[in-house]
Amino acid sequence: MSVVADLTVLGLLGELDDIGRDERGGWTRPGFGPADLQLRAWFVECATGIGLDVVADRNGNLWAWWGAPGPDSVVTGSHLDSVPGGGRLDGPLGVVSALVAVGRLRASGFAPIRPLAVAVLAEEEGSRFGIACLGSRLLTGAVDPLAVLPEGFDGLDRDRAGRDDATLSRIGRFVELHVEQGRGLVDLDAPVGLATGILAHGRWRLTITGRGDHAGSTRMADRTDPVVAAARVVLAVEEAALAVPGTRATVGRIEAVPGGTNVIASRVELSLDVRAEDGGTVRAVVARIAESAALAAARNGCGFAIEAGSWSDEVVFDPTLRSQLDAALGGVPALPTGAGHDAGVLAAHLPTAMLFVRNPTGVSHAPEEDASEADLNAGVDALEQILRDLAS
Ligand code: HGY
Ligand code: MN
Ligand code: MN
Repeated sequence: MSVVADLTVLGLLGELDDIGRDERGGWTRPGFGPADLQLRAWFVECATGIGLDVVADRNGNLWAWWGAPGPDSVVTGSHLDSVPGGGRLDGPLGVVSALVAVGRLRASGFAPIRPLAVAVLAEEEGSRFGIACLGSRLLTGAVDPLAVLPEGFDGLDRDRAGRDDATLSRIGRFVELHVEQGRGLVDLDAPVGLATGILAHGRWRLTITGRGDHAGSTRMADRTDPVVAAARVVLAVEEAALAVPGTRATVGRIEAVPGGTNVIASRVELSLDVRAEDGGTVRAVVARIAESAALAAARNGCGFAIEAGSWSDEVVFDPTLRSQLDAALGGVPALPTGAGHDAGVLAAHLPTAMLFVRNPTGVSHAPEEDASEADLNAGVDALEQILRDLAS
């Protein structure tokens, strides 16, 4: 593990490529799973290798400090976990770029006047327990650990997890570098940009209940088939989102229970992810979806239920911090994002900013997520400049 020797973004990313690689050519690294634990161990070794002191908080987040942790610090970082079949950059790029930028500052003899830290926030994708940004939400007290973490979960101590003011008070400002999830910087023809804000975002679970039966002996007229109802519900989701410009609604997961070829399902579970400019719009769209889904289910004699999951209000990043970073970078584009981030959770508690790196495909949460070597280097150069400016 020649982490210190090859301190470049591509070099460090290359060290992670084989961890959590899946058969579709993407990366599947659920929070606290084997791949995520391997990545976290790699992070501790790499951060220690560049002279940082790594501590873990009681919510599964890692903090690699340069200087004694203090309230006036500058913290940068992101997450290491991924969605199922995700790309190699969403999360790890922010962590790797932070390590390279801090490693370069240390090697240059730079003497920060305030503490610096590189952070790894836990289970950002919410692939494990359905709550996005779990580590930062536990840290800020936004979620109750006993409501989210299952009995016997060994990745965290449920009884010790939860709001951690001591850790939170040590974060002065937080800057997260992230691959852009969209083509805004492509259209602006710029390698990096600053985030203005994040769409409001909610997650729900839809359940359609029917009557399980035999695929061969049950006449069509006698069926209460929740899968047919689910097909109508998915179309209703698309229709409700198209009716409100800028809204995004996604059914990413559909599970027919019990799931037999020759079995009429008794139940279908669907995930629902809805995002829009503001929370009120999201809730209005979801209300419309619930209404049309209940009708669709009733049409097939099925029952319908909707259960709320995680919720994030729209985020506006700290304008003062953003303009300070913009000045440090000599003027870069500013653009919104539809993707949620830990920086969005922390924004309610302290000045936060996000630095985006151009993604030529615009694709994310899929193996095609990409960034050119030149843009990766432009990103880490910009982050190094930002850290130098904020810690001087
Ligand atoms: O879902 C999101 O927006 C983020 O990638 N967790
Ligand atoms: Mn993501
Ligand atoms: Mn991410």
